[in-house]
Amino acid sequence: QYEGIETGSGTSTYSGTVPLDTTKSGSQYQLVDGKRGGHKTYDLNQGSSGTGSLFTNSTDTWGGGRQTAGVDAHYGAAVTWDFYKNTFGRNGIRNDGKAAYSRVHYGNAYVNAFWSDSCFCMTYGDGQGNKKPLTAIDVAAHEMSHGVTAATAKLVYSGESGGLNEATSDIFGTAVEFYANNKTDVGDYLIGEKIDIFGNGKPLRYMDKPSKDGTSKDSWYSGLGGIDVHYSSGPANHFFYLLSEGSGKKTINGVNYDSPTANGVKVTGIGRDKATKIWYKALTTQFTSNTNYAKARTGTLAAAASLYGNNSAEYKAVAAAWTAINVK
Ligand code: ASN
Ligand code: ZN
Ligand code: CA
Repeated sequence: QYEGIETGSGTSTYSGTVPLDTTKSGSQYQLVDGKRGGHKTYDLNQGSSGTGSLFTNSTDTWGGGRQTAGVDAHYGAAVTWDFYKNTFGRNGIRNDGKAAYSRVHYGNAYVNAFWSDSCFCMTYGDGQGNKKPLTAIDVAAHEMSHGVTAATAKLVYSGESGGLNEATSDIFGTAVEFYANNKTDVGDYLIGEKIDIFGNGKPLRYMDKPSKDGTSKDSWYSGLGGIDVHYSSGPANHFFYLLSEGSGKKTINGVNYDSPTANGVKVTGIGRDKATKIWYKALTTQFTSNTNYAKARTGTLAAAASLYGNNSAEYKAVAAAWTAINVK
């Protein structure tokens, strides 16, 4: 079907020079990934509907001008696909081997990116002054992971389930960023640290201490379901950081973290790989559309019990990490 599968490379905005799986059609190369369900990357050319035009090139070396953001998006979709495949055996967003597609250069100076289940596609704006496309690895993986949530737990995008939906995308966005092992866009527990969304070099979100953004919450409280889902995600992001790395101070890949806890609890981390597996198992076997924080606690405990046993250190760490964000 995808005859003419090729391996090219591209110069990206945020990830240096990256490998790209492409397709050759006649004398032209296309951003069509024949190894991952035929994922295509399109240039919307500042439009806001349809698919615009498929990226094509006369050689298999990509980047420069309008192509550069397309390189990030195509690469981000590939590493996210590989992460789900190689970590969980998941074959695409819906586990059916079929690819979504990506659209870059949406609108004019549009400072957002989004997943849409109706087009089954990821869309990226070009950022302030059309200078900072929202195509970094963690953002691409965040958006693609909204597709996975929509295909599995279907967490409703409001109230506490909405916060858990957002946190799921931040958790896997971060896991993919580490998985990519990219020398230029290195793994961290920050969200959107590359896209300079505020124009001051600060990240969009912080998983070790979500309140560092000025609005997100570090711990659960009874009004959490009333705030925007990008802030009610904070406690679950914090849970994931604590479960992975533990409480207190730590430096990873040159970034300093200092993760506080509620209820006087100290948490010993079990490592990101195990924390990621527990979250994925909970998402795909325990969580439902109306899962709230209390049910996320019991769901992840059930996942940890089935993966590691209900007397395991992993199970106890999950319990401690929830208590540490005030979900008891
Ligand atoms: N980039 C945002 C997100 O994925 C778009 C939105 O608010 N839904 O959460
Ligand atoms: Zn999101
Ligand atoms: Ca990041």
